Amino acid sequence: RRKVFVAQPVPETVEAYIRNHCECEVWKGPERIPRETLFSRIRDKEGVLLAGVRVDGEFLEQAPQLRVVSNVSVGYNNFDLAAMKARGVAGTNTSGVLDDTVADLAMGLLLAAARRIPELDRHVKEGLWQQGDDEILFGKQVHHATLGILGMGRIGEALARRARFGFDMEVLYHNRNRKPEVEKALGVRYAGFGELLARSDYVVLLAPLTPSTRGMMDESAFRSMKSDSIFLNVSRGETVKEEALVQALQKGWIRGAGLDVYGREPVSRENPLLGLDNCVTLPHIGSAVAGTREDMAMLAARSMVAVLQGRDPGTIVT
Ligand code: 8YV
Repeated sequence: RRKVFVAQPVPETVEAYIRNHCECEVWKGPERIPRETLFSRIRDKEGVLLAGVRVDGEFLEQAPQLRVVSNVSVGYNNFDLAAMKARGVAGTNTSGVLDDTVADLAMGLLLAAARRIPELDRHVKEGLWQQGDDEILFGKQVHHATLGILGMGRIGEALARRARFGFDMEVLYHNRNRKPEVEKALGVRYAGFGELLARSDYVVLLAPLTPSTRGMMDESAFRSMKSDSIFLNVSRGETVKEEALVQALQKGWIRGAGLDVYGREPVSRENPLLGLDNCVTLPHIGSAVAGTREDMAMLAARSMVAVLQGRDPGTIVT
C-alpha cells in the first residue's frame, strides 16, 4: 500500500476514500502544519495532499519517495515547476470544480464595491441613517456597464456568463491567447491590456500568478484605468503592486476596489488598504463553500491516487 500524507484536515468522505487506496496520515490542524513538522512527515511518503505550501527543492529533498503532490486549489503558484519536473514529481490542481463558486464571489464583490454594500451596512448599524440621506448613499451602476476580465480561464468564462446574461454587461477580456469559441458563445470581445484598462468600468483580475503576471497591476496600469472605475482581484495578491493600488484609491485614480487576495495573507492590521472605505476587503474566500471545498479535496485525493496507480487524472499541471 502506498504511503501518503494529507497536510490539512479534509472531509471524512475524502479521508475514507484515501484510506481505501493508501496508507494515510492526516494533519488534523486546526493550525497550519509547521514546515518542519511537514518535512518530518513526508520522508517516507509517495503522495502528499496540501494547499498553499511551497513545493520547492528544499521540500522535495525531504521526500525521496515522492511521486505526486496534489494541490487542494486551482492555483499552483506554490509549485516550483522546474524543481518538480527535474525530480519527476507530478503536481495536480483542482481545475473545474470551483469555477462557479469563485465566479459567484467575484460578482458579489463587484456588487459590494459598486453599491458600497459593506460600507452602507456599517452606516445603518452605527445608527447614522437619517431621513433625507440620499446622494451620500449613491453607488455605481452595474448593468450595461463594461466589465474587463484579465485572464479568461474557466472562472473568467463563468464570470462572463453572469455579467453578460445576468447583468447585460459588455464584456472585454485579455488573455495570453484569444478564445474565439468563447467570444462566439458568450458575446465577449478580446482587447489588449491597455485598451481593456482604459475602456472598462470594472476590471477583474482572474489571471494565475506566473512570472509574467506578477505585479502586472502597477502604477501605470492603475493610472490608465478610468477614474470612476472599480478594480477587483480574486486571483492572487502578488499580481498587484499593493502600494500602487493604495495610491490609486487614495488619489482618486480609480473609484474603488474589491479584494479577496493580498500580497501577504492573512492581511495584517497595518495594511493601509484596511483603512480605506472605498476598498472592500474579504479574507480569501473565493472557493469557501463547504460543498465546493469537499469537491476540491475529493478531486485532489482522486488525482493523487490516480497518479500513484499509474493513471492520468487529467489534472496534472507540471
Ligand atoms: C484557496 C484558491 O486558496 O483554488 C485556489 O487557487 O485560491 C482557493 O481555492 C484554497 O487553496 C483552498 O484550499
